This record gives sequence, C-alpha cells and structure tokens, in this order.
Amino acid sequence: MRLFVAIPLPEDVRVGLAMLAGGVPGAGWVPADNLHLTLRFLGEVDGRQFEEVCLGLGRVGGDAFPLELSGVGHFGDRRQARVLWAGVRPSEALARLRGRVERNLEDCGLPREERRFHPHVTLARLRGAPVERVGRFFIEHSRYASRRFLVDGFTLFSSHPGHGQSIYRPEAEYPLELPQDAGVAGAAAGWA
Ligand code: 2AM
Repeated sequence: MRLFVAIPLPEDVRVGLAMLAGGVPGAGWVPADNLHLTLRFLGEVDGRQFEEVCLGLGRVGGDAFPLELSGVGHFGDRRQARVLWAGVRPSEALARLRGRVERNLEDCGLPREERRFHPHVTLARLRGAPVERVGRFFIEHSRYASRRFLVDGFTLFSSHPGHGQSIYRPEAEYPLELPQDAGVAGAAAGWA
C-alpha cells in the first residue's frame, strides 16, 4: 500500500485553488478533489506496518487550529520548475502537528524523514513548461490567499493509480480536539 498523511482542505478552499489552474502549457493540474496538504509521505507499507501506522497516528492527538494558504511557489530549478504549489502561512501549530506525526511514526518503526518539512499544496506537476508562462503564473497569483479555515483533523490516505490522476482513498481519519467554546472562539477567529 502506498500511503501518505495529509490535511484535507475545505471544499471552498479547494475550489479557490482549482481556479488558479490554467495558462501554463505542459502543466498537469491536480483536480480539486485531490488537493491536500501533505504532512508525511510514507510510501509503500505492508499490511502489518499499516496496522501499526494506524495505531501510531491515533496517538498523535492535539488541538484543532486555524490555517491560511498564502502565495504560490515552485519546486525545482527556477528555469525548469517541476511542481507549482500554493504556500501556507507559517503556523507553529502546523509545525507541532507535523512533529507529533513524525515522532509517532518513528515509534512505529518507520525511518525518520530527513527532508525538511516544506508545507505546501501541490497545484500542478510540470513537464517542459515554457519559463515565461511559469513566470506569468507567479505574477498573476502572487497575492493568492485562502480564507482562514479550521484544521480539525488529518487523514491517512492510500494512493492508487488512476486514469491520468492518482486516486486517493481515505483509510483512517484522526480528529483534533476542538476547544470547549469552539463555536464562539471559531467565529471570533474567523474560522467559519
Ligand atoms: P506533494 O504534496 O508534494 O504533491 C500523494 O502522492 C502525496 O504524497 C502527494 O501529496 C505528494 O507530495 C506525496 N508524495 C508522493 N511521492 C512522494 C515522494 N517520493 N516523496 C515525498 N512525497 C511524495
């Protein structure tokens, strides 16, 4: 099984992200339904490890927190970008959640992730996209920002080959704790 842990995004945020698609020849845009924020890619995991991973993630816990997406960027060489992404406004709570996920997966026997965590939402994978069109994408969308939304859980997904696009299936969902007065606090923080 090919697994990853991710934060699912609210539908309106995904729709807003999907509206950034276009204008870059050679871009394979991620469909709105597949957009997510990866916390940890696990890769191939066998049945026994899968059970341990599910239990380990169940021990992560923690409080729900607000998050905002902000800006766009790329992975790969500036003149040969491989991936276009939407960025995430820096969040201590997100970094802490990622740390807890990482520690609990290590406790399950998974090798430590050596790469630095760079929170992002992949929008497109590129193949031979003209550099000036990629540059225009950055100019046009540099001010992109989502609304503030509540991260109230994370999900263990399995990834399956589909026609053109991967199919992501939720295997297990892990809620984060809502503050006692979530309704009032959430409205005040502009989560809703
Ligand atoms: P991404 O968030 O940068 O797109 C499912 O494929 C998820 O796992 C994607 O979100 C993808 O990262 C991540 N992923 C896939 N293959 C990966 C790899 N080899 N290393 C790290 N992350 C990977």
